[in-house]
Amino acid sequence: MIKKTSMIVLVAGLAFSCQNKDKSSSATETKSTTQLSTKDSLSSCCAETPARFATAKKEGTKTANVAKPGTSSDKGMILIPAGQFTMGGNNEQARPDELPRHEVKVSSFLMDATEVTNQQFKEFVDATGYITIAERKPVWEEIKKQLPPGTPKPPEEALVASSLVFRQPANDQRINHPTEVWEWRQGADWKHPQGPGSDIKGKMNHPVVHVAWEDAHAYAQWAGKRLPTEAEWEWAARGGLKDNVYPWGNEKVEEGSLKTNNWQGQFPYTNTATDGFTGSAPVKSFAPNGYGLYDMAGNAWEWTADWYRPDYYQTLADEGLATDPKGPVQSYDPTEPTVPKKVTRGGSFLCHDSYCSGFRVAARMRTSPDTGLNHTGFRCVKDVKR
Ligand SMILES: [Ca+2]
Ligand SMILES: [Ca+2]
Repeated sequence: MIKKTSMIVLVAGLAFSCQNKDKSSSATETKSTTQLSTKDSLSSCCAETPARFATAKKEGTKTANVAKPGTSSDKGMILIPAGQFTMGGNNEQARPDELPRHEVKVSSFLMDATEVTNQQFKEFVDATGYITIAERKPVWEEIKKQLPPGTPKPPEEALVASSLVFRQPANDQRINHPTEVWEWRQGADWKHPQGPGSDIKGKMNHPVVHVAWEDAHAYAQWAGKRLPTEAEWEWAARGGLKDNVYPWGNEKVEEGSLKTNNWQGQFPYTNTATDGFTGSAPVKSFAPNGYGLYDMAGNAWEWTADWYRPDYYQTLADEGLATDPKGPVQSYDPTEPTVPKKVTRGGSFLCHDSYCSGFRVAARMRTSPDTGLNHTGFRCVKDVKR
């Protein structure tokens, strides 16, 4: 296993602490952005995971073979109707970057009913020989472009293929920052979710994880599909309901019947798993939403196509009705200004209602596109022929 400390040294220049957040806001950013980052100081940390090396390319990069037009299958996809809705946070848990609520119009599209599974991702890898980012050795020349000038090169043993794995702390261990529960683990990848010694035997119908955004994008291209925009994702997650907090409606996650694979107990110390799963669950283990989509809440976070900015909703609101918005042109995360981030949605088996409540339909998280995590996967969408 890679020494955690050496990787932390490597990312230290990138991982700004919550305490430094306000200082990190660029003077060139708009006032609204600065206000957002200030108000968001604690809650956004709840959705933070450490970035890796931003958009660094890795050795051994192998481009996926893109499926020829006409070979794409609609099997397992649901037709999501066109419509208009109010996008953004619906309850008191809404974080500043989920506001202001604003009107969005979305065209009809097809969406995978489930997260992409290990079986589906294996078919892609078997067909193309694709190697995920977590399986490639990082290239220092690329990494240092994203770090403050003069950052020393880390030891060679730190530059190894790895991915982020959640590390449950001991009950008496004080956690000062959410990033402390994540560990870069050598040998962790989609076939080895917990690192060496782990595997996906018997889990072929679980969501594939440890896929970076670039891996998900490559899969989508091969499948003749694409990643959903944030607006498409949220519209679909609402399942035909209006102003709902969750895909199933407004009943609290812990009330009534089991609704999703999330975290029960005291995060991050005790996972009582009353939903039956400490980690990922087979897709379709819980009831679908009104459109027939499974696990839009929980199980694995899902990559979207959009770059992250905390003030993007304000930009859209200022412009009036937004039609098929595709995210900001450039990413900006006040907590890590040098690191581009893509938005992920839906929460995971690590989300607790009191912690990040990421399974709310409006909740947003951001991650650098070259970072894989053991709670993050994706699903695809496809345009409808008109
Ligand atoms: Ca669970
Ligand atoms: Ca999910």
